[in-house]
Amino acid sequence: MTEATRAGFIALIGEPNAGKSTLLNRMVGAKVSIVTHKVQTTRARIRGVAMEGQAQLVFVDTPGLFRPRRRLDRAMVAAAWSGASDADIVILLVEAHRGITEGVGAILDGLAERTGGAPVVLAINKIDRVKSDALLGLTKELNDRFAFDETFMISAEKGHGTDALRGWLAGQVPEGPWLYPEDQLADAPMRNIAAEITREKLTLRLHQELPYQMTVETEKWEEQKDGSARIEQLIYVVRDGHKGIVLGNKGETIKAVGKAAREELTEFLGRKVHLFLQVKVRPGWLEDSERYSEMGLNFKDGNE
Ligand SMILES: Nc1nc2c(ncn2[C@@H]2O[C@H](COP(=O)(O)OP(=O)(O)OP(=O)(O)O)[C@@H](O)[C@H]2O)c(=O)[nH]1
Ligand SMILES: [Mg+2]
Repeated sequence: MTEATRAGFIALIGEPNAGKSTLLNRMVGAKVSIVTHKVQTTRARIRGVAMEGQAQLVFVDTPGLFRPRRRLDRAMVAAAWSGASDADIVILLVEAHRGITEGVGAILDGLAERTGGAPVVLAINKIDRVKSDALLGLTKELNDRFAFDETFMISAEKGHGTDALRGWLAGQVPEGPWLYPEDQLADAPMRNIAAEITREKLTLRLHQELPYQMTVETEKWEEQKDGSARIEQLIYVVRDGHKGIVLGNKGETIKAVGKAAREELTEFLGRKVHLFLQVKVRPGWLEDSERYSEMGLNFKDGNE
């Protein structure tokens, strides 16, 4: 007899920078969600699909959970919690070397109410950064605060413990038909993934508040006769001064960003890419509902 198919949604939640997107990519085996060393990298929910035997695991990457102050923050945090409430299983990522921060405490307080009864798994991440004897105490402390269904100790970056986690999840998701074709890796329009790749390269190069005040959209995507793709993207910033920073001296910043983004896109698509970047100053984009729907966020979720 063949084994029944299984499928389910698994939401990854945690503080900004906990390693949620890194774990999603590790589980999927491909980079579908962007990763940087800065907080608030992921802005909307992104789904990545992984197969484990007869089980299809649909991982939902979410923005980090933190105390929101601005409209974009509020919309991001709402998207993260709604990812958790829609899931079959929720994984809370906590950074091993930071432990129970104030932010983790706030998440623990809201967890029972907002996960709608789904099993909640604790994943202590970045274990490569601590001595293993520190982990037992942290595991106990966290489990005293919340009745987790299971605890895993992982390094999403190095791949420690992640196979065990994936195997366990495969046995937990409900029986049922697969939700996506077996070979699909991500559930996001290609144009959005392409915009995210450019945003990642910009975020890695720019400092301070600028990445937060910038968004990238794919304006045009043309298939060329020779099989290549011609992609035009707009980078929105809020000030003239920011435009100058994004362009860099003699355009060197945007040139380097364009090169890095083009290389990653070429690899992702497996064909040649022509990428054109343009910077546009739009002082009000953080209050512009269209920008939120382009990002996959709900503008009204940002209302105070
Ligand atoms: N040492 C170590 N670093 C890690 C590990 N997992 C992730 N990181 C790093 O942590 C940083 C944040 O990773 P992300 O995956 O972008 O974190 P995130 O939780 O998605 O962050 P937001 O999208 O901002 O909420 C990056 O610099 C990663 O390389 C790990 O297991 N060990
Ligand atoms: Mg992320």
